Amino acid sequence: MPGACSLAPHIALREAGLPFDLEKVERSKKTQSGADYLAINPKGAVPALGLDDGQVLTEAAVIQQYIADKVPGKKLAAAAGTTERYRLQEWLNYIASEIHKGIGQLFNPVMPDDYKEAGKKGLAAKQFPYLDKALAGRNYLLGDFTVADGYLFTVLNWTNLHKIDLSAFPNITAFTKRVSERPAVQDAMKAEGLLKAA
Ligand SMILES: N[C@@H](CCC(=O)N[C@@H](CS)C(=O)NCC(=O)O)C(=O)O
Repeated sequence: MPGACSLAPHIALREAGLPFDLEKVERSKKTQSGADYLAINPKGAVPALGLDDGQVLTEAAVIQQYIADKVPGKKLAAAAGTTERYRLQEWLNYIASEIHKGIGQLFNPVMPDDYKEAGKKGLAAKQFPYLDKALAGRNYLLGDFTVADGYLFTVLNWTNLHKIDLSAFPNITAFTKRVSERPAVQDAMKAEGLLKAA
């Protein structure tokens, strides 16, 4: 689903340099090849990753770690069992539960406007100041690029659609620009029709 949270594992696949096929999911829950998406992921949400053995993996934070672990040399995630890996998981869980769902809920067409405004105020008062401080003096959340950065970039990208002004958070805006300029991110966004192909 172009621009949805599925962009994060899509970026991870390109950063990893792994071969993959993209399959678009329509709002009707049919895939572009006519399959019933609910039969693929009964939760109905993207992303879902079909594995070579026929299994389907869901949940963005988990799929991204699966992809990262396929190519340890790319260091998209620290090795399992290390403290650094738990730090990565700490970020992935925070992004999933606070930022992804915090901004994602604003897409709900039946959510009342005052509820949306309260959600935006909460992000601006609590989560964005925290993120801006965490990014001070570093290029990426954990120093070097990991899947958490692709995930955070993907969900922060939605602030544009919801007219959420991030100009008071210079480290966040520098981060999103930095991530957006990575070749894998550019390629993923072009493939999803979010950027014009050169
Ligand atoms: N818990 C899931 C949530 C994924 C999610 O929220 N996907 C959204 C797009 S960003 C979606 O497909 N929404 C449509 C639906 O749930 O029917 C995850 O973290 O991967």
